[in-house]
Amino acid sequence: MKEKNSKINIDFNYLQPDEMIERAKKFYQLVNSRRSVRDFESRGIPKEVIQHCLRAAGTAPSGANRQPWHFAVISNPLIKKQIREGAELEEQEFYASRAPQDWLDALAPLGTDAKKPFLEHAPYLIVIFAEKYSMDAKNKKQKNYYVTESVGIATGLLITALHGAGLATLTHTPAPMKFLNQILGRPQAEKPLMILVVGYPEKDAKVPAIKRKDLSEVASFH
Ligand code: IYR
Repeated sequence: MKEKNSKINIDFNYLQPDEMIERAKKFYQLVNSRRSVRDFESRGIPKEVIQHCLRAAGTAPSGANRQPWHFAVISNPLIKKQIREGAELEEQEFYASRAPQDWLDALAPLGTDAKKPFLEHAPYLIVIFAEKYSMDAKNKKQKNYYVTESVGIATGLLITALHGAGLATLTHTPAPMKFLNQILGRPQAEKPLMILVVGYPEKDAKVPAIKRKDLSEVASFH
């Protein structure tokens, strides 16, 4: 059945320019303090924080409003162990033979390798799945649109929400990732896009000394 085209008013907050500039600057300062970390404390996090952040992620715009995402949230140590084992198997292959030299050279400044202890140490892993298809009310396959874009936006919101809540994240992408469908019992129509590792950074956690591009390098005004 086709959904009715019914429209409602939005509750838009019109701000004065000064206030807008102040808010935009503050938000930039907040997100600019985010760094991907690889060393996590095992200290737990209230589940409610994760739930609110996932709700925030679910507000992302999506193609035809299909909301083609699924977030599998893992805190069970046995499942985390399985995920670590699966990821490390793939990563060993990647670092030993699958990755071409130019890719390994590009990764060298990050100091990454096939060992992924954070997959067990961090209190939460969120595996983000993209749904190529959804099932409609009659259990009929329904194609989704702009799936990667939509799930990418939702993931950005999730990372930002978690950072705003005072948590650190790491986007981890072992490749291939199909082992995650098996461990988590997710359908084949769902493609794992990444694992978001969530927790507090270890007290002495170090991050690579990388720089963000200047605005002039990433934007042009026409
Ligand atoms: N998936 C590997 C390799 C890796 C690839 C990129 I591109 C990175 O920015 C970081 C790592 C790993 O997680 O180690």
